[in-house]
Amino acid sequence: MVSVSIIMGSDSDMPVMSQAAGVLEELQIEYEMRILSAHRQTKELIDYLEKAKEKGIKVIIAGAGKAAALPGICASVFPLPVIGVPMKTSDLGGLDSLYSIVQMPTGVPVSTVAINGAKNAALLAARILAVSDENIEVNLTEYNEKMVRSVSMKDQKLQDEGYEVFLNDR
Ligand code: RP5
Repeated sequence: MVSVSIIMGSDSDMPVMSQAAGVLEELQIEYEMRILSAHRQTKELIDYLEKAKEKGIKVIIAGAGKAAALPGICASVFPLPVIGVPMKTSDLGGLDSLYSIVQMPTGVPVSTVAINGAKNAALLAARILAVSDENIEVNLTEYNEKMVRSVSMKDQKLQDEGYEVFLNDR
């Protein structure tokens, strides 16, 4: 059953938001992905959000850039957790998106990750779902063990071969 919705404000957000999809696939969490702009498609977005919970969606990951209203609108309509992903932007470097998403008024929380932090958004969504789903908790543990092993292997290579070889091999 689909439990996570990944929404983005524009197809230009896809290269970043697809990274969230990749992590959810690795953790075997079903998701759906939508392009729904808060400013350009307000009515369609609200219609979607009003039906999301009854469809089984438990967490929304919302990515947007510039005057990034999408995650806030999601949190004002959808009653369960919303995670905001601020897009890096060409003019203001993503601070515009970050400030737009993180500065929510009291009563309408959006959990905001780093600029372009779509992978962490997916991992946070997984941790939220893991509270009531043991399979996801197991998959998250394996994911973390893999990450630890990967750093250890890099450190071992550094110890064995030195930083110059290490840099050349990158
Ligand atoms: C936001 O405006 C989108 O989330 C996107 O990051 C930004 C720019 O959109 P495009 O002009 O690339 O469609 O709504």
